[in-house]
Order: sequence, then structure tokens, then C-alpha cells
Amino acid sequence: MKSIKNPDKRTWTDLVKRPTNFYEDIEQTVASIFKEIQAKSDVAVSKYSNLFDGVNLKSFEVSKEEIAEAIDQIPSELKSAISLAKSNIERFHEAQKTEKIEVETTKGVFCWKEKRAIQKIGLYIPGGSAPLFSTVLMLAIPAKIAGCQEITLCSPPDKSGKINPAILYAASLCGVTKILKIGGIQAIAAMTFGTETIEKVYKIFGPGNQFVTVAKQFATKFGVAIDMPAGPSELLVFADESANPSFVAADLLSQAEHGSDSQVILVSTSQQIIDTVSVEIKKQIKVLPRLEIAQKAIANSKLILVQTDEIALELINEYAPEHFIICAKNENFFINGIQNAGSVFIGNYAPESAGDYASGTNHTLPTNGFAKNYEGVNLDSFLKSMTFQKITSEGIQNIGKAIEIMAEAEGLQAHKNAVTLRLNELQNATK
Ligand code: HSO
Ligand code: ZN
Repeated sequence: MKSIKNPDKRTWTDLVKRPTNFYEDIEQTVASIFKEIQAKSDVAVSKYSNLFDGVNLKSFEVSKEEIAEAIDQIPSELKSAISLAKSNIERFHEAQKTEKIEVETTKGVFCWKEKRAIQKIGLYIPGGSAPLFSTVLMLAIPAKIAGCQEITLCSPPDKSGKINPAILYAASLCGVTKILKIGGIQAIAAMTFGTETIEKVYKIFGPGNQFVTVAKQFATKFGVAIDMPAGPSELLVFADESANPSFVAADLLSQAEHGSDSQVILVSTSQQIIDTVSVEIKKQIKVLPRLEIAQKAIANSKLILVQTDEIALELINEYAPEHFIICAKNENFFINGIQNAGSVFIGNYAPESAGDYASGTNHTLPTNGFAKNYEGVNLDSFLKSMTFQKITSEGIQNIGKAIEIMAEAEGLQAHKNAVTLRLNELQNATK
């Protein structure tokens, strides 16, 4: 880990930069696969599944028998753990429901705003070395609470044509409508255009490698919405002398093991904490099964010493971490002052793993500094607001004149007429 002491403010822009990825070469590949899938549908999806995942499937859809088999395979201890997590995620997301907002803006003019579910959504769940079935819970549970009608899930099959049973179990438990064994760019393209067997969706959620990330961004060109621009996981911990260094080290390693491009940062006002955390990291990392991945991520990561809580907070807001852990005497200072973070964990007993799995908050969060202008996935991500208005004859008489004058001033006579005809009719009726 790079150790940095009291960095000059002029160096902060560099300090908060994430290791950059170059996407241009991928974009061309994505564009050509999209074009082919748009034109040839399932035939092209099969071609790329064969090419990238090395499988030749008769059907993409996971069958009822396969789901039943997966349910059988999951140990009961894991089922109970998933059930605890599910219930907390449900409670927290259920509570995010809002009432309709209704206002009579002028006498006889009733305006209201109500939310409706996005009817068809697509979830992408990566395969690979750590099949993140917890992400299925984080996406499908709020989708169901929101009332999304069709929830399509795509995940890449392994060489034998199977999806990890825990992913299938979580998907069936949370009411996913259709599970498809399709991965990567071809999955995102299939959900964008729809094919003979795959439903076109209106919004795509979920993490993925750089191919999936570029493909999701490309999908927006065709009118599909996405949850957020995704990037490698990150964690920033602020720790002063009140922190437990072995807990801090464990938290930093928990994110480092996600991928060699993950970034973890420790900001502290205490050199002693920085020193003990580094010793702890060296000790704890040795026994991790994902040692190599964690080591690469740790090599990219930083230990930053600053002089005051105020400087720490300013730097953290500039970095805008996906996850922010506060282990500080003066925790309220950081809670109240944090402006840019995806999700905040407070105190020595709130590891990031809690939010990753079971406390109830969502773990699909903005990375790469996007916490400055994006929020994490929440109930509203699966809904959209619609406005309504009902205007009585009294209402149109109250605002009609203003509309006529404004329409006239914009040179839009037909707009004015739409009001004038009504006002005239009302005037004639009272004669
Ligand atoms: N920390 C990841 C989510 C995750 N961790 C899933 C474990 N499983 C991104 O927020
Ligand atoms: Zn995690």
C-alpha cells in the first residue's frame, strides 16, 4: 500500500483518481455484437455464447427441473442465512414506499404525482470466481416490492451449461420471472432488443466486467435505461485512535478480495493507527484464499495521514467513495458532513460485509466518484413518477387567462386556442 503523509491540496485531484480503464477498443466489439443480435436474434446469441462461454445450449431458459435441483443442493444453513438477509432487505425497501403527493395549486386545479413500476426489467448477475447470489437479492427484492411485472435475469453458464445453484435459488425465492443462461455482451444486447425467446426490457440492472459495463452504456443508445455506470468496488475507511486496527484491516481486505482492480483507502489522523493497520493487513492477507487478487488490489491502495478531521472530511468528499466506514470518536462530525458516498457504515461494529449481505441496505452502489451525482439502487430505481392533473371549469377559468397570454407571447396560437375555446364555451353557458 502506498503511504502518503499530509498530502498537499494541489495533489488531491491525482490522489482521488481511480486506476483508469480504457474502453475504446471494447466499444467496437460491443457495437458489432449488438448489430448482429439486433438482426439475427437467438441465432446470434447462440453464436456468441458458444464463442465466449464455450457452450452450445438447446435452450437458454433455465428449466423448472434445474431450479428444483438447485433448491435441493443448497444447504439449509445457507437457506436460513438468505432468509434473514431477505427479510431485512425487504423491510428496508418496503419502508421506502411513498404516498402520492396531491396539491390543489389554484382553486379547481388538482395536480398529483404517483409512482408506477417499470414493467419489464433485466438483471445481470456475473458468473466467474465469486458468483454473487447476494446481488440477486439486492435487485430482485426491491423490483418485486415496486411491482415490476417481468423480471428477466441473465447470468453466464459454466462450461457444462449450468448457472451456480445459489444464484438459481435466490432468483426463484425472490420471484424472478425468467432465468436465462446468457452472459456478457450478448446478454445485454438480447435484453435490449428482445429475441424470439428473450423479452425486451426497459431497464437493466447489475454489475459486470468491463464488457458488460460498456454494453450497458451502449444499450442506452437504444432507449434502455440502466441503473448506473459501474466500476470496480471501493472502500474508504476513516479511522482515528478509537478504531480497532484489526477490524479496519479486515474491512479493507474484504473489498480488496473482490478484484485486482478494487481500491481500498485508509484515511487517518493517527500515524499509529496507519502503522498497526498495515501490519494487520500483512498478517491477515496471508491466509486468504483469494490472496493473489487481494494483493494486487492492496498494491493499488493508499494509506493517507492527515492532520485534522476537517481535512479528512474534505478529502473524503472529494474522493466520493462507494462505501465509507467511519470509526471515529467524533462520528457525528463525519455523519453530518459527508456529502458524497454511496453507503455509510458507522462504528467499530458495522463492517461493509453487513451491507453487502444482510443488514438491509442495498449493495448496488455508485463507484468511481459517481457518488457525487448518483445514488445507489433503491426502491425508486424500479419506479418512475407520473404526474396527473384534473381541472374543473372553475379551475380553467382561474388559470386560463395566464395561459392565453403566455401562449401568445411564445407565438403559439394553437396553444392559446385550446384554452380560448373552453373559456368561450363556459362564458356562453352562463349567458
Ligand atoms: N461489495 C460488493 C457487493 C458484494 N460483496 C456482493 C459481496 N458480495 C459491491 O458493493
Ligand atoms: Zn463486497
